[in-house]
Formats: sequence, C-alpha cells, structure tokens
Amino acid sequence: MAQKEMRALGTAPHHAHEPFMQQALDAALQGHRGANPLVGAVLTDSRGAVLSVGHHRGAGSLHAERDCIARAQSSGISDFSGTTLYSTLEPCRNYGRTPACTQLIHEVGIGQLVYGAKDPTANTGGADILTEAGVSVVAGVMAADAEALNHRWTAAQKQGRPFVTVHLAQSLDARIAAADGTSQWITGPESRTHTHTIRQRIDAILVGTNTAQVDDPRLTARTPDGELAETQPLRCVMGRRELAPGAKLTQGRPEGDGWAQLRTRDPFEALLTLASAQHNGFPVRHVLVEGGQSVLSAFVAADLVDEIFAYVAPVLIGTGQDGSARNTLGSIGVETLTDAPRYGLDPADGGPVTVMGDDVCLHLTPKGAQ
Ligand code: AOF
Ligand code: ZN
Repeated sequence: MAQKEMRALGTAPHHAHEPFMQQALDAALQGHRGANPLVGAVLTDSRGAVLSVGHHRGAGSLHAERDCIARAQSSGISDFSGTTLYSTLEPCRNYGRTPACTQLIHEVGIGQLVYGAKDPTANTGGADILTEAGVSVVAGVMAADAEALNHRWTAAQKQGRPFVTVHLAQSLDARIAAADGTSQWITGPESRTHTHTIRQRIDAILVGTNTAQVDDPRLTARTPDGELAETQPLRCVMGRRELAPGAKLTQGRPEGDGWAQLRTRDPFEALLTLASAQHNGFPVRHVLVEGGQSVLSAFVAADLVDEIFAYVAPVLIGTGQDGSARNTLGSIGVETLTDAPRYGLDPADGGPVTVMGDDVCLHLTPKGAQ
C-alpha cells in the first residue's frame, strides 16, 4: 500500500507538489536576508501529510533542509524512506560554514526530493548527486517564485560582491539632522535596538568618512543595556579623507584589527575589496550601509542596495531659515520620475511594516524581488 502511494506521489505532476512548495516558500520568509539566501523546506510522508517544516536562519545556522529533517527527528521520525523533502532551493553540495545538505538527505534515506530554484552558485550539482544516489528528484517546482525570493542575493552572487542592507533613520520629512547639526536622536530606542540586532548578524558595517568625523560612531553591535554583543561586524569607513586620530570606530587599534578604511568613493570597488576580506574567519558576504548622505546616495545610484530598513520617526524638521536641509539622500542621478528607483514591501524577516515604539520601520527590497 505504502509502496503504491509512493509511486503515485513520485510521478505526480508539478502542480500536485505546489501546495507543499508554497508552504516551504512561506517558511523561507521567516528567515532574514544577507550572506545566505532565504530557503524553506517541508517534509511529507508517503500520503502527503506534512511531517515537519524548516527554514534557514542565516549564515552559520542550519540550512533549511537540515532544520526540517532535525525537526522530524526530534518528533520521533527515524525512517525517511517513504518521505518527500520539498526545498525552495536545490540542496547544497559543498561544506561551507555548515555541512552539505545533499549528504544528509542521502544519509537519512529520503525517498524523493522536490526543489524550486537551482543554486545559482558553484554550490549547484547537489540534485545530480542525489539522482545518482537513487533519490527521485523533481526540479523546478514553482521555480519562478523560488528565484524571485532571492533575486537580489543571486545578483550579488553573480557580481561577486556582498549582499547590501541599508539602514535609514530619518524624520517624517526625510531629514537626518536639524539646521544646527543636532541628530541625536531622531528615531527612538526601539528602532535603535532593532538596528543593533542587525549589526550582530552582518559581516561588515560601513559609513562614510564624513559620518565618521561628524558623528564619531562606535559601529559596534550592542545589547539594549549597552553591553557589547558576542559577534561584532568589521567596522568600515569609506572615502579618501583620513580618520581623526582617536576616532571611536578604531577602538585605538591599528587598521586591519577589527576595522578597515576603503579608500575609494566607488561603492562597487568598496564592495569588491570587502568581498576579498575576511572577518571572524569567513569572507565578508553581508554589509550594512548606515550612512551618511553621500555614501547612501552612491549605493542607491549604483543600484547596489539589496534591502532597506527605513526607520521613520514621527517628527518634522523642515529646513533652516536659509533653506538648508540635511536630507537622507543627495543626488542619486534621478532627473525625471520614471528613472526613480522603486522598492517593494519585503514580506521576509518580520514583514514590510513594523511599529517600533513611536517609529515605523519599513522593510523594502528593489522591485523585481519578492
Ligand atoms: C541549502 N539550504 O538553507 C541554504 C543554502 O556557508 P554555508 O554552509 O551556510 O553555505 C552557504 C551556501 O549554501 C550558500 O551560498 C548557498 O549556495 C547555499 N545555501 N543551501 O541547501 C539552505 N541557505
Ligand atoms: Zn544546504
């Protein structure tokens, strides 16, 4: 009976797999964007009942397939022979920060693999290995949705650069300071706490030399009580101007010891330099750009923004009496509205709109991505 049902599911048309793949896509959205893609997985038994659901929680944590299999195991399942594993991404073949999923899928004896998008990196080939190992493989189920999910991550991979998350903290009228330069604090403590959780999961944080001089930020990841978090990003400043001696981001250490200066105004060049740098034993694959105006504008103008967290505070600043204003962005090369880059609401990682204390956090990703 079970054998017969297995055969029936094994030859099922693509659309019969779609509800499970949709569930895996929904699970993937619970992860966060960055060094690794969003990936979700669902395990079903031979009758099509869902046994477990998993997702990837960012670089260094279990891949979605491992998470899903581990959850099934902890609910007492040990015989995987009649099961089908749905994964939004082709299972990885290589040992990266974590062991290869392909190997585990084979080891536990999963009968069938159904996946959405092919891994766009050199880590592809896992599906072929599994086919050779006797696992029945169905490729490309809801592939367009699975690819759209990581559209910008894939673009970053193809360009050989880190994924870029941008942080904007501004007044309702898109100001980052008042006429006299006062800027602390426009957004409230809840927004700043959220920023610090992001600082903990990135590889590098980047500001311009002007911000380094004017604000003298520490660029560390801190807990709400001000303690240093366990993992710290590489602190980076971009631009040619030399840092003031004693700038806080250096922590009094020599360049290369926890901080770096990228002596360029070209954001792509800065990213390529970072891509070949290591931090905490791994390549830099996720950068948080925090400001200021000229660095943010350069990244936007070069279409190098993959994700935005925009913290908007309900405060109006206007201009100085002379009309001067300190805005989030300067020129981004847009002279006519049709050229203005548009962003879509990002359903991943907490969703597109979150109230944080008195502020609203908008989570956005360029149009074309999901
Ligand atoms: C999967 N499932 O959930 C993810 C995959 O450094 P690692 O070990 O985390 O490996 C990262 C690479 O693995 C990443 O570049 C991509 O090719 C793949 N991501 N693969 O099977 C997952 N996140
Ligand atoms: Zn994997």
